Amino acid sequence: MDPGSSISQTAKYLCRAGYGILASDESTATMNKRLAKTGLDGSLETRRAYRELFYCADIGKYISGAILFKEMLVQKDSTSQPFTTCLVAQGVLPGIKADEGLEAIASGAKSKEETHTKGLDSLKEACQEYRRQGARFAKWRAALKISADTPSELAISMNAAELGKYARICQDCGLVPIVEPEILIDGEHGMRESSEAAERVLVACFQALREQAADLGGMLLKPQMIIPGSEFTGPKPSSRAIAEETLRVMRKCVPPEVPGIMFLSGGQTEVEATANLDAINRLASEQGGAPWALTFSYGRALQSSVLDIWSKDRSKVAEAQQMAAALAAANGAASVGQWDGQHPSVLSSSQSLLETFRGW
Ligand code: 5MM
Repeated sequence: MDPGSSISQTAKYLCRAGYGILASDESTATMNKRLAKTGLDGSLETRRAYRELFYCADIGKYISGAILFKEMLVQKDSTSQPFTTCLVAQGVLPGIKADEGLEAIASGAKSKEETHTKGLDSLKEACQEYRRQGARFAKWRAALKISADTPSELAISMNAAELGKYARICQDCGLVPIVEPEILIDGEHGMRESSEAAERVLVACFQALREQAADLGGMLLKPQMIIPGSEFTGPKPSSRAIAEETLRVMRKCVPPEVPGIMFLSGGQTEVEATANLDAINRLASEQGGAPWALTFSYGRALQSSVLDIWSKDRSKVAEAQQMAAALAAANGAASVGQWDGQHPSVLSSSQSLLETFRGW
């Protein structure tokens, strides 16, 4: 399929059947923390070599786009070929993390717990430059937290307004915006609190996108699935129950013009992220289909087993790359409800990929 040149064609290309996005846009600090956990050093060369595992692996049959952190948009593989060239050669569109990270909301009683996202001031110039460097889409992550008194109206409205402005600027610069209002997994909340927070956040985001006259057909949404918090002590919901609640909320809040919902993995295990995506697509098809593609934009759930293999033995490049392709394949199948239940993960099935409140 030709990715086309308009933002709506590009958005449709990114979420076409059987494909999803590799979120490999960890900022330097986050990436170094993940490398350090496995005993690897946080040098530019280690980060570059780690990225090469993915960008030069055989992922183009299942991955339509890769989100890069800005330092990688200009990096090269070990044969001096730019990463953007390796990606495009296998049909993977380069994207860019356009936000500048999170910071505390400056005023209000919850200022220590809630955040908004930095980067709007310089966004237009940055997006023009990213487009020149080959990016075709961008991502902006807001993070909201569930607790007894959060997410607050202030945090919801501030983050929604920023996402709306970001989306419009991206589109004006020829980039497809991925709008990511992540509700963090951290906390004791159950499914009901997760649904309620998601509904409030999504309604506010689409209102803000409309206020900015953003083109809903030329954007993608990146939400979390409706799952209980990581400290929830009640019974664990089945994938079917997660699918039912996730689809109910998405049908209520996401306009049909949006071409794709690209779920984040959000601290689920690699297996859960695949099983739940598969259940969502099976249920959607039982219900007669959905107006949008329901696929993935996973970070940890596409990377953790790869890092595990490579960090234990850096000579195992081929094995790590086979794992990158296998994780992509499992999720590609799940994105059309055809996962066969076999998972390539080398991590224990109970090993959550949670990182405690990664907020800021
Ligand atoms: C891949 O990580 C992205 C950037 O994170 P930092 O700003 O913390 O460095 C992040 O936006 C990611 O794309 C989303 O959180 C989804 O990742 P998961 O691992 O939850 O699928």
